[in-house]
Amino acid sequence: MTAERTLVLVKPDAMQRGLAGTILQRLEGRGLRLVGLKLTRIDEPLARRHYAEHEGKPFFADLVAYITSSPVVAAVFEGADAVAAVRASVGATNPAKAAAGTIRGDFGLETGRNLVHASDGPESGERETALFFAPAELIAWTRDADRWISENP
Ligand code: 3AN
Repeated sequence: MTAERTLVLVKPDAMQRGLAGTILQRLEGRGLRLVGLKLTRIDEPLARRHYAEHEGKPFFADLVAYITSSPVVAAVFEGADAVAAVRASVGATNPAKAAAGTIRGDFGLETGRNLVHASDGPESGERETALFFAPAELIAWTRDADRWISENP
């Protein structure tokens, strides 16, 4: 097991629906450690950088309009295999196909309103974290509960 960092965005649809706390609670409840947190509004240049891999795709303009339409909560979670753990809790990209019990499977119906972003690998976790947080905004800390969450905290 490797300690990883992953960037989570509570997207505008989830913000409009008042689901930020619910989404963060699910991830925090798994035992992942919050090391960065902010409410922020993504502007168009940041949206284009964040979604650079999708530039040129037919849904790109809608994706940029959607992610810039309301403030978002940006969170960085840390923990053993955090990237895969968060992706599993978030569920499949298309909420209609996401398993029940996942965030998207429990709260969403369409890909264009899929509530949450989560980094798809350790490298993108680091890259996306740096897009949203200055190093000084990330807090290294330990919790007394860590030994009850991991045998080797
Ligand atoms: P995920 O968010 O599950 O990592 P990606 O990285 O494939 O999914 O896509 C990033 C975002 O782009 C999705 N969250 C979704 O909002 C949007 N998106 C991806 N594929 C489509 C699609 N076929 N139609 C509309 N939007 C899409």
